[in-house]
Amino acid sequence: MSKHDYSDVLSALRKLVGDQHVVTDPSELQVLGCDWTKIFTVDPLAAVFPATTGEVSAVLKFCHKNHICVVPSGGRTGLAGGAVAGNKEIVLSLKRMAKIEAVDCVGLTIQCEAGATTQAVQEAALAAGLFFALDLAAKGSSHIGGNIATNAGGLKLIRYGGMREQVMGLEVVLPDGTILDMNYRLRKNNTGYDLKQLFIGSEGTLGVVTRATLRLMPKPRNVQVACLGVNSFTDILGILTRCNQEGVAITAFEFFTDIAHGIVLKHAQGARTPFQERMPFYVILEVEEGPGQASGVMESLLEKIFAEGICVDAVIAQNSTQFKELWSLRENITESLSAHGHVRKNDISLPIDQLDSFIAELEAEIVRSPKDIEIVLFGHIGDGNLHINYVGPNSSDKKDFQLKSRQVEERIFALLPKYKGSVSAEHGIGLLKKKDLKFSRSEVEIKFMRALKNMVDPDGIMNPGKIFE
Ligand code: 2HG
Ligand code: ZN
Repeated sequence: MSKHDYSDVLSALRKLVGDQHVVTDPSELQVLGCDWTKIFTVDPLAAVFPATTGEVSAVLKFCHKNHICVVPSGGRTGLAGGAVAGNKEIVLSLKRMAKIEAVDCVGLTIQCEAGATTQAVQEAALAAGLFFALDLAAKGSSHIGGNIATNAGGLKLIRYGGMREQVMGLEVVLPDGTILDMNYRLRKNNTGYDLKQLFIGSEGTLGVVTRATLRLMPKPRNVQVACLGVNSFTDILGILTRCNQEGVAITAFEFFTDIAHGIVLKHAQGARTPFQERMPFYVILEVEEGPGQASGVMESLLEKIFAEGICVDAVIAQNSTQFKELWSLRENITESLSAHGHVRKNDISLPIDQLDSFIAELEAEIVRSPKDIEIVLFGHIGDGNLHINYVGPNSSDKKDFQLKSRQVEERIFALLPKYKGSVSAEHGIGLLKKKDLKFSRSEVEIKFMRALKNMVDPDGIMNPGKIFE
């Protein structure tokens, strides 16, 4: 497209959504065309902010007709480059579509536009005396539409499932502008293919989610949290096994290493360790005292865990301030890592019973890795989801760090197929892991995915270059 064509495109878009809702300022575009990865070229043509599904449809119809590529954008908290626009695409932001439209306290649903933040949905549910279960460290910024596009996992998946499990109905605009209304509020609906599932986790490559109906539930009763200090990874799995066998409702089972803990203590404001002595691993264990259960579920569970000798020390939050403090030790890891140095992220998953053998192999790789790269482990261990973060000093060359950490990462990914593990448990493939898809998906599966993409978006205008070329 020539400069002249660009200006025609921009004036057409301005007519569709209003002058003030098309942004072309280069410095604003650097932010609007980027997610949290910050390692890819960012170069969108413009960002548009439609206010209704009709406007989204009109923008897509225009882009489809004129072969202009579109990158859907939510809260831009993604970690795989799924919302990066690097090639004169139109960024289509749902920020102005953030209404919470209805809360249904008898059918336990909430309907919202896709630009609503995770936190806004959580708060609307709480205001109605109910509970929205998806919880992420990025809840203040992440949009429901982005959570759906990436099938976000988060901190409570072990108990309530991920985003997929929360979605009851969806409204989506297809690449040619067709509005596909699948926004049913039915618990049961066996009438052929469940089409909405195709869009959940499709990373914006098949269409733009504009509205959703999500599942709510009664508020959990008396949730308790503890931080446990543990000597070995094997003991962490021992603790998880004990929790499973005690019939306790675990609402979160997270872990981090002492290296991760040290980085949080250094960079997160007000962070302090709850223990007298540091230990190699820590678990954040959250449980719900269910109806009919005597109080003190956490205490009696910990007694059993101590009796087995699989936990060295534990602190139970005694009030809401301590509750937040213990959780912040886990929730502040991502931001603290960014403050610490250059970071390469990943979010693999394995069958939980294979984690022990995998960690043994991983430790051997860590020993072999370059000494100026710190390997920081944490994650949703109760879901088999491990975050391996490679961290290099800010003083080192960023490109050199990316190259060296990638070499370690490739060796670690190559271990996954024999465990039938995944290169992405929750962040998605985006631009970051396209080359790695082959470690987790067979050729037949990839061929099937491509056929689907070609059917829905034959001109390839929707989020081009994400998941695969
Ligand atoms: C989390 O679990 C997020 O906090 C981010 O998925 C993980 O920073 C990361 O690698
Ligand atoms: Zn995570």
